[in-house]
Parts: sequence; C-alpha cells; structure tokens
Amino acid sequence: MKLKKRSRLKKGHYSIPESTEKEHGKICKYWNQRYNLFSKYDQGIKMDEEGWYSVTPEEIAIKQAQRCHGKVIIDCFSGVGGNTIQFAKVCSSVVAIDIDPVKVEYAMNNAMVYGVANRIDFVVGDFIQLAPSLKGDVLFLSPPWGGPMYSKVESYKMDMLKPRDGYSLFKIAQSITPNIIMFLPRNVDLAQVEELAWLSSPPLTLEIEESCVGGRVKAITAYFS
Ligand code: MGP
Ligand code: SAH
Repeated sequence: MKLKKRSRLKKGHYSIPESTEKEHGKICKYWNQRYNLFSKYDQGIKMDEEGWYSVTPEEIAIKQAQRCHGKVIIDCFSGVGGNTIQFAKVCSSVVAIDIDPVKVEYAMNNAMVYGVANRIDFVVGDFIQLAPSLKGDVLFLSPPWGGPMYSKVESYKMDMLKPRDGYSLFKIAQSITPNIIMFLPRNVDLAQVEELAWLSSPPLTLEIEESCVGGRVKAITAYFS
C-alpha cells in the first residue's frame, strides 16, 4: 500500500515521510511546496493538517517581519510558527498565541529548528479571552479562513473569518494597539478591508500588499497604523 502511494508521486518529487503519509491526499499540494513554507523543512520541521494549508510561506513571512523591526509583536494566531519564527529574528520580543496545544508544541519545535525558540513567549490560549491582558506595539492577525475552500467564493467576506468575523477581530485588536497587520485571502473584498480603517476614529492609515511567492500572489497583507 505504502509502495503504491509512493509510486504515484510525480517524477522528481521525494516520497512523503511515514508520519505525513496518512495525510498525503489532503496535503500533497502543500508538501510539494514544503521548502517555500520552511526552507529548513528537512531539519525536523513538524506540521499537522491545518498547519500545512495555513502556514505563511517563508518568503512572505520574512517580508511581513521586516515591517516590525525592533517592535514588541503579538502573533495572535501563531499556528506552527511560520510568522512567529521570522518575527523572532527581527523583533525585540514576540508573544505567540494559539488555541491548539499541538500547534504550540510544533511551533516551539520549529522555532528550535531555526534557533530562535528562546526569543519567543509561547502561549496556549484563546486570543479573544487573552486580549484584555495583552500589551504590544504590533498585533499580527492570521486567523483561520475556514479551510482551503476559501478560494471557491468569488469575493471573500469579512464575516467568513474565524473564530469571529473580521470586524469583531479587528475591534478586539484595536483595543490593544492601532498597529495591526492582517493576513487575508487573495479574494478578500478589498472594500471591506478599507472599511476597517475608516470605521476607526480618527481613521487609520492602510497599506494593502499582495503577498507573493516566486511572483505568484498567495494572499493579501493589510498594514493598519
Ligand atoms: P492556498 O490557496 O490553499 O494554496 O493557500 P495555493 O498554493 O495558493 O493554492 P493554488 O491551488 O491556488 O495554487 C495559499 C496560502 O494562503 C497558504 O500558503 C497560506 O499561507 C494561506 N492560507 C490558506 N488558508 C486556508 C489559510 C487559513 O485558513 N488561515 C491563514 N492564516 N492562512 C491561510
Ligand atoms: N500564521 C500561522 C498560521 C495561522 S493558522 C503560521 O504561519 O503558521 C490559524 C491558527 O489560528 C490555527 O493554528 C488555529 O489553531 C488558531 N486559532 C483558532 N482559533 C483561535 C483562537 N481563538 N485563539 C488563538 N488561536 C486560534
């Protein structure tokens, strides 16, 4: 059975390791891009299914982190650590929060692979509940988009974000700092993103960036300040 699965892999692709093989069907597309996700993938990176389809590719995470140089950053939905690791390289301090203990365990492991684990405070918890106790210069929001099917709608609406709609998440974030970065689907309704800036008083400045890997747009990053 294992041999059969392996033989179906396209020429030039390595076989998927034992631990990930059972998830092969769902994550194959992402596994093929593994070095774009983590350049040090082969040095012991750990992923789960949601991690595979949600992690921010390294090229994008590096660019996002460069905007936060020297700041205290809170990565509110840190997943397996794609962003957290790059923040840890350039920020003065990093708090990484995820509600799923397995994600936090994997993020810690992955941060160790990159040699930055000692620069990060890892928290297992619900961002919504923790928000009143959080303090930082910049908040990074990379919430669940509702799975890989996000791209099937023509225009992705703010109320499709999890665990709350985009307006609620943004309002909670604003109670901590006006410096907010949101990582959003490439098919997001940009008028709704602009609305977030205008709903604030005074309105926030907003810069929208297409986040690319190898020149291909993967998502949108919105920088509010
Ligand atoms: P994708 O559209 O599933 O992959 O996700 P790809 O390779 O662009 O698919 P293709 O078939 O169009 O070629 C693109 C990127 O979006 C992923 O690499 C993640 O960084 C990000 N992403 C995807 N999802 C489903 C989520 C999510 O739920 N939350 C977050 N924060 N990021 C996501
Ligand atoms: N940027 C991350 C991917 C984030 S995916 C990376 O590069 O690896 C979104 C994450 O939000 C998931 O890991 C999920 O477990 C987490 N999550 C969902 N609800 C949450 C909540 N209420 N509080 C904190 N984390 C949450």
